[in-house]
Amino acid sequence: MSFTCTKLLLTHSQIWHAATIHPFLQQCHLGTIKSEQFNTWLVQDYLFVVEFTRMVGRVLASAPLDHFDVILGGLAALQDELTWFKQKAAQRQLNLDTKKQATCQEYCEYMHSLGTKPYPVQATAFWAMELAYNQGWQLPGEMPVPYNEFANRWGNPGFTEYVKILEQQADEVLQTAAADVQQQAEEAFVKVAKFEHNFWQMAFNAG
Ligand code: HMH
Repeated sequence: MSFTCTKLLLTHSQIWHAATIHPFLQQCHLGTIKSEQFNTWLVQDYLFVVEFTRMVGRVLASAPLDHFDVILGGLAALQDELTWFKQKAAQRQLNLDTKKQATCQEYCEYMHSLGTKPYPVQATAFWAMELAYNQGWQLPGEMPVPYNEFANRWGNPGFTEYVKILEQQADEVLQTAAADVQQQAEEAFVKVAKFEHNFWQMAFNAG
């Protein structure tokens, strides 16, 4: 089997499971998540998305021209997403001028460090980050109000299609990448999965 995103998911299925199936999301589905837990996630994820947007800007700067359309579409969606996060925080009277928790800070530092990695590594990490939310928010099943709006942001068919194209773009460059670059992409995938798990746990612990 050639080196693909599918292979990474199969090789690291256990850690991917932990990244995408978590009591935080299960309790959103059940409607039992505490507001302190949810609000912690909301504020920290806003702070994450600010740095994620910068990361996607660096991915664009490293990408081949024929990958621009998809990445630019992602950046446009992030413009909307940052506005949306601010609205959601305002509705809940949350202060976004908050310190990053250690897990969020470490994840943001890692995203920054990806900027010096070869493009196939960046493309793999970018895809994994988007897939984590695309799967994570959908796997528990239908979410009640108000969590359905959050689940739909990352679970809607358009976002699912976007993540599939990110996978195709990553696969394309992974095929011809040197073995050591493939190795770095695999390490990035595992690192992202661990950070995703830790991020849910960080919010869950706020209860
Ligand atoms: C922690 N990972 C985290 N937050 C997000 N908003 C995304 C990924 C986007 O997919």
